[in-house]
Amino acid sequence: MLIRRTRGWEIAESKATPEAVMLGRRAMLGGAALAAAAVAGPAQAQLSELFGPSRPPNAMRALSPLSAARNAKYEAGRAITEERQATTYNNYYEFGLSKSVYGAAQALVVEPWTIEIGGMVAKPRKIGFDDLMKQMALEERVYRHRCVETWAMTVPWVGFPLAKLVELCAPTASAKYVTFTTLADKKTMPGLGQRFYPWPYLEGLTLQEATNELAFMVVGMYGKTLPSQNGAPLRVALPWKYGFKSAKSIVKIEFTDKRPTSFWEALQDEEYGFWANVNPKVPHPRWSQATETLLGSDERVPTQIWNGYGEFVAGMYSDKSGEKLFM
Ligand SMILES: Nc1nc2c(c(=O)[nH]1)N[C@H]1C(S)=C(S)[C@@H](COP(=O)(O)O)O[C@H]1N2
Ligand SMILES: [Mo]
Repeated sequence: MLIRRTRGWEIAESKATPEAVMLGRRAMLGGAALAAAAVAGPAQAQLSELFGPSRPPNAMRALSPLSAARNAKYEAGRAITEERQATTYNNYYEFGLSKSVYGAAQALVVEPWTIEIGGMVAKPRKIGFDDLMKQMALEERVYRHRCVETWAMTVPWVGFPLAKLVELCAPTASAKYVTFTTLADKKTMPGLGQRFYPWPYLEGLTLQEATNELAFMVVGMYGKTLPSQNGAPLRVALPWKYGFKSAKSIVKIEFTDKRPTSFWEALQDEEYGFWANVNPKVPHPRWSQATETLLGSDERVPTQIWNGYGEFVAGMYSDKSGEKLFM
């Protein structure tokens, strides 16, 4: 995973009106894109490949209000990140390697959206996103998010417990893991031209983790539907794990009895493992995980084990001491 120091929130164009803002040419083809192209190795895409044959649409996709009562049980213990920062500094490699992919991500087609449910389930099937929404009661949860690259944020997500979705999928008794496959659309996602990445993006959890009360299926943030760059129309939020476990723009949910190999694990298993639980005491092979920078601040604050969610999740790992739980 590259650490790029491009700061999306410093782009003035995005400051005034987050939803309706028209991105200037500087934001689209400015430093971030050129820097991403400049780090290109042999397998990497040309600038044209990164950004597709034509320029991505400039207008930010309109979002709809999506309010839900806040679940007060989950206290983030720190201030909510400014919306502008959480929605302009992203990791969404399908749209490019920089943090400023929010412009390119507007090309994501979110309607209609279908989710395939398969593998070890009573009945494999497809479900439309709208149909799924009708079956789920929404709530708001303010969660901490910690990227393995040491930046962090605090976000009011809107969604429903992942356990509810698992229940709806009805896995068979032999299923032990759930995998999330995310959209890989060459027409709209220039990052797929980076052929050394093992697309599509895939992530997995044990069923115990997926049904833990903290595991959250996200369909909105800041009281609105999810912006494309944050993983519209649905993504997961797993606040005790490094951010890469929280797959975006999910198109397939499968149940299996074999531990899946996730995207980052397939790429570099010595650096990004299956469990990826947050622990300040276990450094990444190339950097310390002891502290983090909150988006919008230059100050570094201490990182907490399990990202501060030990009371909910530590018990799940008491019998797994032989595993690399923190990478
Ligand atoms: N499909 C997909 N999902 C993804 C990623 C990605 O590149 N592609 N990046 C991951 C990483 S590394 C992080 S930190 C979070 C970032 O979520 P955010 O952009 O909403 O902050 O998404 C995760 N989910
Ligand atoms: Mo991340």
